[in-house]
Amino acid sequence: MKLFERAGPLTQELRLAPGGFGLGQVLERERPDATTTMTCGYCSTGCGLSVHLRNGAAVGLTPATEYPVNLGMACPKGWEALEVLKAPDRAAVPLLRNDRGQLEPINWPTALRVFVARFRAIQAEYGNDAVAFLSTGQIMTEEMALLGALAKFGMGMIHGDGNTRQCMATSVVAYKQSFGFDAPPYTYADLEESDVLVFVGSNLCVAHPILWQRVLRNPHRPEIIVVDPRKTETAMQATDHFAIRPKSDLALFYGLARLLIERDWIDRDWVAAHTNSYKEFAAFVAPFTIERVASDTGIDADRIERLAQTIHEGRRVSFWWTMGVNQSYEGTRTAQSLVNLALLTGNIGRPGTGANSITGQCNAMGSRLFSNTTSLFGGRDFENADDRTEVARILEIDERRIPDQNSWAYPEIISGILKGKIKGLWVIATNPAHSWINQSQLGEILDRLEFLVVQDMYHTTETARRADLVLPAAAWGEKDGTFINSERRYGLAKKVARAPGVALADFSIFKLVAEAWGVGPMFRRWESPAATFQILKHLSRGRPCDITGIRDYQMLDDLGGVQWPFTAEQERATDGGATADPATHRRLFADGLFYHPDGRARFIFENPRPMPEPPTSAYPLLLLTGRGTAAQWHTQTRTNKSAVLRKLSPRNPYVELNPTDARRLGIAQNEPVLVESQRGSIAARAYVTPVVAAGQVFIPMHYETVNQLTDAVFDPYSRQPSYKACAVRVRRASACPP
Ligand SMILES: Nc1nc2c(c(=O)[nH]1)N[C@H]1C(S)=C(S)[C@@H](COP(=O)(O)OP(=O)(O)OC[C@H]3O[C@@H](n4cnc5c(=O)[nH]c(N)nc54)[C@H](O)[C@@H]3O)O[C@H]1N2
Ligand SMILES: Nc1nc2c(c(=O)[nH]1)N[C@H]1C(S)=C(S)[C@@H](COP(=O)(O)OP(=O)(O)OC[C@H]3O[C@@H](n4cnc5c(=O)[nH]c(N)nc54)[C@H](O)[C@@H]3O)O[C@H]1N2
Ligand code: SF4
Ligand SMILES: [Mo]
Repeated sequence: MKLFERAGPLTQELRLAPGGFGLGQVLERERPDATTTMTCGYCSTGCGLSVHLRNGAAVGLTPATEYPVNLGMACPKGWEALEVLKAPDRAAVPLLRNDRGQLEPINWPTALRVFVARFRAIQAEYGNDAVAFLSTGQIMTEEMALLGALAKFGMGMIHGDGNTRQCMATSVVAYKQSFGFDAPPYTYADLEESDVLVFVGSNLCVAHPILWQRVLRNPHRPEIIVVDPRKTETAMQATDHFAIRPKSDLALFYGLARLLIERDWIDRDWVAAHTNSYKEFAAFVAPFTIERVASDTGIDADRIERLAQTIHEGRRVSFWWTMGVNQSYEGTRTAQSLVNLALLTGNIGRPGTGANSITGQCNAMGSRLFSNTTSLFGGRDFENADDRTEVARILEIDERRIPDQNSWAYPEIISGILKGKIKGLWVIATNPAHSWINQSQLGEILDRLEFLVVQDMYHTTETARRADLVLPAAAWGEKDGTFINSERRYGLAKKVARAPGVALADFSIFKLVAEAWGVGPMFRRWESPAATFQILKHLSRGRPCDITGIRDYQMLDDLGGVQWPFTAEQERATDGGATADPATHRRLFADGLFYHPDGRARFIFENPRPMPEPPTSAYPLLLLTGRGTAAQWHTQTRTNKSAVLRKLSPRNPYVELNPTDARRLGIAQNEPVLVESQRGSIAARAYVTPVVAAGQVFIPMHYETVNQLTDAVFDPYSRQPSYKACAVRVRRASACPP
């Protein structure tokens, strides 16, 4: 079979990827045996990894000692990052489902012809909005931007969302409403500069191990407070652990606000100068008496008082949260209840302070600014005519190509498929057939699609196995571009290895699709990732995320990444960044000015709501889900390809069960059990441990079956799935009829 057919402009694009030279290889050509530093492609910490090259190819890596994020450290995933590129199930050629229902290799020109013909036919029959895309926080910023522009301005789609909905949507909405822009305010140095750190629903030791190392470098003997129903690895190392009842966070933080206000432990001047709606907030929290909060959270009243006192006595208090907050039916208000505490006590804008959402995926922050999904490029609004005009001018496109309505969020796209409104779906770098909530429904829903395209680095993912067309993608290490980490730092990833077969960088695939769709000329300026980065700079100008001061990739390389904002004026003032300390100097809100038109932050609050599916007599246990080990990444398509990482984590699904519950149920350590919810039943081994409280169980999200159990419930503002609370029962497998 001829994989590369001569096909006019396509061949030029094809040269872009497998054989072409990337940044790492260019460097190597100039300096044989070079080492080049690049950002890790797993988590949002964004560690720098030094990749060692021989003859234009990576031969190994070590954590970068000079990079301001990780200071010479990396977790096992980072160390093993090159290994997982070599797996035999890499998607190396396009695959098309044939008449017998099997995926069969085809060449790129055929793949592109089928892609265009099928999606165009669906659009002709049902309308442009009958085709949608689901993308990701795990490809380069330049790739996300090109996809967002191509799908919406080129192909006429209206609906497109990403796996960041599963993850960060709550923080996005919380920040937008409270601060006026989606802007995590901190730098990692704050982890070392706080004297009180409060971690809420965040298992840093497992999920962000290098950030935990930064905490350990804190010289101020800090109080480390962990609020998590489980006694996690992080809780075990904390100075104090509040094992609250799941989803009682709102009550706790409103109760703390009440105590701080009542004792006049707040920064009245700062609140008066920089916030709105304080009076209403103070009145709102009045009923959250300590007795009520103690009864809602299961935490003793005197411990709650002591916590308020610790926050009061801290000179530099920082509040950090992750999925225990975001993945909840009331996640947005919970995140804002932490923002409110930082505002009340004036703990924002100074070193060691902040209301700090820790991101998840390597480039979730890139997708928040530039994926063109639910917000228009640069955190703009599709429904705002001025925003559309500005973007059209910068991109030199006809303004009418920009949709004047917002995209459906991920759950609406899924229900759109169910209702027959969405008939074609393009899935890029995400694995919803494992990770989306309530899989007992999702399988049937995906079956309703007339055409499913999956673009992935492996052809064996749960979602790729269902696809009609698989497009083989190059991975981290096989392409160039930027990621934005949790502290808003742009970091560079580089091509240091060849992609297998005819797999192409996502960027090149999008360029080919543009040509095949007939909108190639619209993307002439988007010639390469580096050229696209210049377009992103224009899109950022004058926005809170302004990066007009970052000259080019070389500057990112020289400085060890650069945090946004970095304006042209800042660039001049710091002599091209040379006199700035890249590790610390871009903390937000030092001037107390927020992004709302009046410059003030807002207190936002709402009464807690009942848990949608509380335990009952039939399903008496509450299921929590989340990360299992530092060696497992999400749906494990990557991490299960490394022998080292496989050794560091349990192969098969297990359920953490408290010893009291195990005794009551007659379940022994490591015994096979069934875990059942109203939606499904899965097999697991019992891991009897006091880490999980009585009445609760925990299953890591890394096992394919876990979302058979979860309940499709969402936060009303962010539309983020509530992955961390549904009712289940656990039984001995041997006691169940076959
Ligand atoms: N090793 C590894 N690291 C990762 C990832 C990975 O898959 N593997 N994924 C990355 C991504 S995308 C993300 S989003 C982050 C996630 O990072 P984390 O959010 O830290 O990880 P989770 O385990 O999902 O959830 C954190 C904690 O929330 C707790 N929790 C559950 N319900 C509640 C509640 O009601 N209140 C409170 N206060 N806590 C609750 C759980 O017990 C759990 O310990 O990790 C990133 N890092
Ligand atoms: N029950 C439960 N479910 C959860 C969670 C939970 O806590 N509990 N957490 C949720 C969260 S926070 C998240 S972020 C999601 C993650 O859910 P997913 O995004 O579905 O998980 P990943 O395994 O990261 O999937 C990424 C896919 O992209 C592919 N890939 C990697 N690099 C590239 C690339 O460069 N190009 C292309 N084209 N493909 C690539 C990988 O092979 C993989 O198939 O899961 C969510 N699901
Ligand atoms: S902590 Fe995150 S960014 Fe750092 S090496 Fe591990 S996975 Fe990569
Ligand atoms: Mo995530």
